[in-house]
Amino acid sequence: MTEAVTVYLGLGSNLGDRQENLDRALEFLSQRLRMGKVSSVYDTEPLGDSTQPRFLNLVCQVYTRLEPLALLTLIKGIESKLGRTGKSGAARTIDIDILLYGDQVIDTPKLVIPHPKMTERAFVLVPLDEIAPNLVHPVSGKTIRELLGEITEKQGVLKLE
Ligand code: PH2
Ligand code: MG
Ligand code: MG
Repeated sequence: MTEAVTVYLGLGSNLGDRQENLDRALEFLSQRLRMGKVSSVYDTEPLGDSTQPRFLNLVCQVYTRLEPLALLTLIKGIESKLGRTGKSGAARTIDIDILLYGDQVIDTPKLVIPHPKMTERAFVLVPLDEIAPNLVHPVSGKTIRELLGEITEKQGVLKLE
């Protein structure tokens, strides 16, 4: 039997009860995956489209034997159970992104891993640094701590106490 792979997921919500959406997403994930560390929740400025409401973001570590595309299918199912609509770029009840899948590098039309924007996003790197500062990003060869150090702007990421 193949070994479980350590995967990092990024969760974000900026529509409806954001904390409830994150909690429910974690609950659905835990029904199908072995959960590892979960970061604190961060209230974050929307990146890309500044007219959008603020997000709550967190990252979590999971262990799974699912192949990347099967994991993506599971995630899409959870997103739709939580009322995510098809409109890309719109405010969303929940967005679950595969950030890292072990040290695999995948570049296909359906899935790109590592997540191509993770190295420039404080709302990903700040929570990831909390749970895995020494993790090495397989494309840049840099640790999460190093990547976070390269971000000059704070990008409005506030830890919720
Ligand atoms: N997700 C995006 C675009 N912009 N900004 C924040 N703060 N948090 C997100 O999760 C986020 C975003 C696309 O998925
Ligand atoms: Mg996303
Ligand atoms: Mg997504």
